Amino acid sequence: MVDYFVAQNSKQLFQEAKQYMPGGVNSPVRAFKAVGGEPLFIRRGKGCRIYDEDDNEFIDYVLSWGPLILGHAHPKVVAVLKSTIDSGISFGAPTRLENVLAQMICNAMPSIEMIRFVNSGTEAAMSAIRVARAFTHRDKVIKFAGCYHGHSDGLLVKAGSGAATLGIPDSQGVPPSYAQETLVAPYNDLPAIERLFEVHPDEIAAVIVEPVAANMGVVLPKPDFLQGLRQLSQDSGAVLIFDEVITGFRLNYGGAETVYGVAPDVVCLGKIIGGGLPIGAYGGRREVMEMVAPLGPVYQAGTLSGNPLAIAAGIETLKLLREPRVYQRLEERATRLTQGIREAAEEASIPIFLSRTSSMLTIFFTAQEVIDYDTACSSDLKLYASYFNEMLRRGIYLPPSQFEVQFLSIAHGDAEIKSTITAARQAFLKLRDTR
Ligand code: KE4
Repeated sequence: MVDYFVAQNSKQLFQEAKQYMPGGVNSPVRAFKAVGGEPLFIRRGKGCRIYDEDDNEFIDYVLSWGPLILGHAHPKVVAVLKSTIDSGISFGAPTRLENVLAQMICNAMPSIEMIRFVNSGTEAAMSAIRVARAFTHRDKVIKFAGCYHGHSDGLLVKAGSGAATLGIPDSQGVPPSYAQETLVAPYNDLPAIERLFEVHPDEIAAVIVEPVAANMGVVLPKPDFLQGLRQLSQDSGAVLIFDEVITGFRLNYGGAETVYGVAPDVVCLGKIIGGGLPIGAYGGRREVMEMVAPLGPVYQAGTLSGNPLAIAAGIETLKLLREPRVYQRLEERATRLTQGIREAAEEASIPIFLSRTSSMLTIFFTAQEVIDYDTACSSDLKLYASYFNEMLRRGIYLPPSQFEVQFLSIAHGDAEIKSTITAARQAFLKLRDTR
């Protein structure tokens, strides 16, 4: 429970919220269920900092769960939103802006020849699966335990993120008939996938994977994993879907494809491409995407799909990410941060497995290597909760779940990295002394 600072107003607002919204939140992982205590109500954010309703200040490593790679309220993104809104908020008709963002993404991600904008990552993944089923005339889908692709029925099977956090990876309300079309394998386990293709020849429409898993904490693909999925999908005629809602424009200016050299058939996007406004997208090979209405027989629609505000924020965000050395600077700072955290844990003899790629990382409280959902679950969740609260008390806002990602933004400067390492050093020593 937070006790180094007053959270009176948040407490009051949370009581009120719980009367009107289930659990007082609009997305489960925000409820602090896994770390104890009550969520802080955030009033404003600027750069890498957020301020709650009691005006406590925190260095933010949640960054709205990934979209804010430029930090909060980046002046250029705010300016473009203000100028866009003066021309109208939504038209339900095509706009020039959608052409611009579509071209920027297609130019940045070679495997995307055609794209459709939607309003969330859930919609993107749900639609990508529907298109893959139509394209292959097959029904089954392979996903990986601990990966999360949004909350559409068929994908809430052994799901990560908030579902794993709350211990409900298989949600109630999903008819068994839906779930049985979803086959689950352990992440990084190619032989398990080979077996699924052997047992279900010609039945598998798609394999959907987070090329870097981020919803069981950050779990990196083994060297041959993605290439193996590519080959197996190719050989069987299944569609390979990279869910890059988190990794898209996070790993680099583009996607995992250019990092790992594996080209998917379809990519799901979200978060960063909307600059913090509601957005999702799915895109890929032209012959697959031409299945989508009104061109093809796969229906998918959305009142606010491609809305001018989210698209304008996305365009400005990608423009700023295209500037020289942006990703190098993120890499340098993330490297310094992880170095400092590793040393701090070592000094306090607290065993951790720190998993990082580019500006996304997770500290697992386990001595073993985390390679999949089972090993992620072997992490000491109570110790993570204590670490979370010790850091919160020291003004560092981490994801309130072991199964989420700690993100950096371009606004996290040397001073913030230093104070985070200092806080981690004190927090680890506290964990050691109170074990
Ligand atoms: P949304 O529907 O929440 O926009 O996106 C779903 C989604 C799809 N694919 C991946 C790889 C994702 O990580 C997500 C959503 N991410 C979580 C955080 N890990 C959203 C946070 C939340 O649920 O509140």
